[in-house]
Amino acid sequence: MTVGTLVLLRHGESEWNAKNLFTGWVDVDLNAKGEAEARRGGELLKEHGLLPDVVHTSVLRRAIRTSELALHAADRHWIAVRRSWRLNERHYGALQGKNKKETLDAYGEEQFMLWRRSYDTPPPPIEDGDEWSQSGDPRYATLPPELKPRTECLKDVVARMLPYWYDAIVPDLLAGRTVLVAAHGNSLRALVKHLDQISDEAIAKLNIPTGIPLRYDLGPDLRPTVAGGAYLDPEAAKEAAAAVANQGK
Ligand code: DG2
Repeated sequence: MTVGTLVLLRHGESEWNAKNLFTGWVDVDLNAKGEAEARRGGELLKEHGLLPDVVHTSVLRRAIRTSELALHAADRHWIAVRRSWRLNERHYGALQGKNKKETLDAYGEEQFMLWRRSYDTPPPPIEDGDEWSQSGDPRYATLPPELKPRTECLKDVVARMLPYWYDAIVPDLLAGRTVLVAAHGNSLRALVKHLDQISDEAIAKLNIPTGIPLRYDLGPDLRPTVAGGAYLDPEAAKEAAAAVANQGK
């Protein structure tokens, strides 16, 4: 039995994805390719008759704009919207604004992959005065200091994302709504890790492609009826996930 349908959508390619820069909480926009990916994501929703009743996004422009472009393409631009910092990308600490290839060359593959994909090793924290710090950003002004990250590992993202999952997204699912979550590579990896109960080691190998909707039907225990869900364009998803895995190389 299915109690709810969840659709995960990583934003389309951003200006910094294209430049191969660590982005994290830096609020960069989509580029033209990313806008087209977002529209295509919406067309896929429409073609599959997978029409969201509500959308949850991060508070970052690339996820917000992706949701708007996709929902417009699916003729669902009018549905209810909720946003939370808890769906933000992983805070990439002092790596924010740094080039991935240069970082790999400077620190070596082991350290690079530890920062990028290990479950519990965060990059060094960002300084408040850093050009790419969010310390003065008004959208986080009311966050208690202990919740405001200066860096995060995936484990930290799971911990700050789960309260939003249970408090905001699960009630929508249990009310029978089809729920779209438009977010980021690592905040979606955190959610998929939880849903599919992926081990701390195995999650390192999971990469989420930009702009391709991933459908999960959830049973009464809020676990997927099919492990891993189903991408609406599985071939494109496979290719694009491999490209994410190879970033920096
Ligand atoms: C990317 C993910 O986040 O990078 O912060 O650089 O999904 O918001 O573009 P997104 C970033 P990787 O962890 O895949 O290097």
